[in-house]
Formats: sequence, C-alpha cells, structure tokens
Amino acid sequence: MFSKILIANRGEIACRVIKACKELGIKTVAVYSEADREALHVKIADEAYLIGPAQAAQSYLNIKKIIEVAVESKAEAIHPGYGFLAENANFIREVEKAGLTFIGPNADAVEAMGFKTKARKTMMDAGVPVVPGTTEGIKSLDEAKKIANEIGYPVMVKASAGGGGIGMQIARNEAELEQAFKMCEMRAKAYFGDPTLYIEKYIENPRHIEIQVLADKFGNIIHVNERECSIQRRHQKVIEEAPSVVVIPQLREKMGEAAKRAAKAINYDNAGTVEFLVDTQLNFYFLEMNTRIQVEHPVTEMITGIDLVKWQIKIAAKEKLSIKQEDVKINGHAIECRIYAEDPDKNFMPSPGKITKLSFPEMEGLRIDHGIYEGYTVTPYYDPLLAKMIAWGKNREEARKKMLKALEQTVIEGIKTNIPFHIKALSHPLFIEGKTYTNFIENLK
Ligand code: MV4
Repeated sequence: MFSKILIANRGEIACRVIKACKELGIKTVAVYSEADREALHVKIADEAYLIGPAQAAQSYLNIKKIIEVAVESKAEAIHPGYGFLAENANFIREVEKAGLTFIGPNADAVEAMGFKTKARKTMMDAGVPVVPGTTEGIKSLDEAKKIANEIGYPVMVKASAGGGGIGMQIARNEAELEQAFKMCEMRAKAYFGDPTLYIEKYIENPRHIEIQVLADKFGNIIHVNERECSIQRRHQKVIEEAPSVVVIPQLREKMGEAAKRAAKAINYDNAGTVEFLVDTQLNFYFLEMNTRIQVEHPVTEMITGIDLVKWQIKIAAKEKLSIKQEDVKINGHAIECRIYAEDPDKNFMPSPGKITKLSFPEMEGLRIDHGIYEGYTVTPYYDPLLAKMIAWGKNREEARKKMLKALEQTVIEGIKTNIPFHIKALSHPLFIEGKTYTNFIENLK
C-alpha cells in the first residue's frame, strides 16, 4: 500500500479522497491555486503546495507542476478526482514516466473511450448494445443526409471528440439536419479542435442509467449496480439515485453484464462507469464510458456498503478485488442532491461570495460530502458545486422524506444555493411517482 498520495483536485472530491486516505492510514498532499489558499482541502491535508494562479489551465491542469510537487513531497501516487486531469491519457503517461502511480485506469483504456466513434465501434464488436448510427466520422452533408435517411428521423448529430452533451443537436427532418450539421461542426471545431461528427438514432424520452464497475489489474471485474441520473439541467446532473425505479433484477443483470463486457473489451482497470440511454420500452444502449470516479458515486456506496474510493486506491496499489459479483447486494435506496452556489431565481446563475452562516443537519442515514465551512468565500473560478447531500432509506419514499427534511434543516447564508429547487423537485408528484425522465426539469414549473 502507498504511504503518501497527492490529490490533484479541489473542493468536495479532494476532501472525499483525503478522508479515504486517512481511513487507510495514508498521508495526503494537497495542491491549490492562488484562489484556493483558504480552501478546506488545503486545511485537512497533511501537506499542501501552491501550484499556480486561479486559472485552472495554470494550476489544476498544470501537469508539469503537479508531478514536480508529487516527486518533491515524496508522494507515491496521484488521485485525480473528477474533471481537471482525470481523463487525460497524456497526464497518466507523464505520471508513470515520473515513476509514480496514477489512481485510475491505464492510459490506453482512457483513450479507447475518449473518441466516441471509436468507442462505439469497440462496443459493437464486444457485443454491447449501442444506439443505432455510424461508427465512422461523417465526411459531408450529403453523406449525413444519406445516413439519416437510412437510420430514419429523428436523428442526433454529435461531435466525435465530444461527450456529456456538448456539441450535439437533434434533427427531425432534412432541413433540420442541414442546420444541425453546420452548427455541430462549428462547435466541435471550437470546443474540441476536431470537427468530426457522427449520427445516431434519436431516442425519445430516454432515461440516463449508468452502471458502476470495479476492475482490478488481474482481470477481475464486477458491476456495482446502477445509478439513475435522468434529472439533469443543460447536461449537468442535479439529482441522482440508486437503485433506479425502472430497473428490475433481470434488466440489472443484463446491463451489468454489458457494462462488464465494455470494461473487458478495453482492458479496463480501476473504478469506471458505463452510461446507457434506456428507452421507454426498457431497451438500453451504450452512450459513453466515464473513466474516472464520478460525482454521484456516494449513492452506490450507500446502498452497497462498498467504498469505491478506497477500492480505487487498493486497485492502483495492485491489490486483488476481493468482492465477488454474488457478494454485491442492494440495501435500501439512496438519493443525492447536488448543492450548487447558484441562484434558481436568476436562471441558475453562479452565486459566488462569502458563506456567512453554515449549518448542516446530522441524522442517521444522511451523508454530506462537501468542501466548505462558515466564513469560506466561494470563488467564481471553478465548478460551483458546494456539497452533495445523500440520504439513505429502507425504500425510496423513506430516502425522499429524509432528503427533504435534511434540505429544510440546512442553513447556507451569504450566497444563493439551489436548495429551494431541490425541495420543489423532491416534492413534485412526478418525482414521487419515479417519473424522472430527462424532461423533468422543464416540466417542473
Ligand atoms: C441522446 C439523447 C437521445 N438520443 N442520444 C447525451 C449526453 C447526455 N448528457 C445527454 N445525451 C443525450 N443523448 C440519442 N441518440 C438524449 C440525450 C439527453 C439526455 C439523456 C439522458 C438524460 C438527460 C438528457 C437530457 C438531454 C438530452
């Protein structure tokens, strides 16, 4: 096992990883930008080093500097958290070149999933159901029209280098396809520096259901059940839960096996998530694989008792996965609400500023992962995620009621948060019924 780990991240996830390290008896090294001198992760780590200015490109994305600090502080491994350098194959290779261990998958596996057309082809070959569509980039608008006619409208145009919803557009007929093609091409070039596009059949009213996998370096792979993440705003997840109300044991088994095939096909190791779109007939289709720990991992931990971050560390330290598939059970239900520094009355505009008062409730079955304290100033430089409140109950209704109670008892003053939005969402009849389709937020008003 490692004796010291550097955490190349900030905010709640840096704090979450530090907690896992403490429980494993591992020393921690934090890194921080000039804007984060007073951040919580800096205070709770054993050591902390300034790595650059507020702009992430010069600090949390500064590969050279981060590796330098790791070497100098004698850390043996680097945990990337999510975002920033978590899915950067070049970073992984640089970490390894410096003689350090990356706590995450191998660089080739990250690359295999990075380019969407390539990932779709690999998944089809591995027998994983994929949304009908192309596995190669589309060369021209004429080709796009021909393919859309074959697939049948409506279709979705997406950027091959994209993911997470950026640079994608729906087209319900040929005129819309022309528009979508031009728009996506422009965005793909601007955001990803690569104009390659592909086309998929548009799935109406889908749910976003993802399967958590854990794989060690010896070929052992398990799936750790699904998370339902359909409640999103502008492709940003807001509420997640586990298990999903629509996933019955037989479907879970099928999706779990497909996720394991996906991981096996790219020689995956460490924790990862296979995202599926699930249509109203409960057909499921591979969407993409996230080759990192995810924001919403706690709902899985709450219903399975498996500590995913500790397993990430153990797997990176070449430990064998001791959990067998048949040991993975589901106990109760968990709901996560992401608390953002945003003003729901002002179109969810970021709301930075000083937290003048802070009080979280404490109750059994309530977990709060956060990176804030009373007196802390939220800066405008990074993702506005302040905290994640995760409520566990024997069933969904018990978890929902606990979550509502916890939200109502939370006090965050000085800045605006989306807590009022969560209270409204969790009280809505559609949420209570489990009708959490992707259009849930638009229908909330
Ligand atoms: C889709 C889709 C319908 N058909 N792909 C992909 C990234 C994710 N953030 C949104 N994505 C979608 N891809 C096809 N072929 C609908 C969405 C979608 C969505 C999916 C799940 C949950 C919420 C969503 C919100 C908007 C769009």
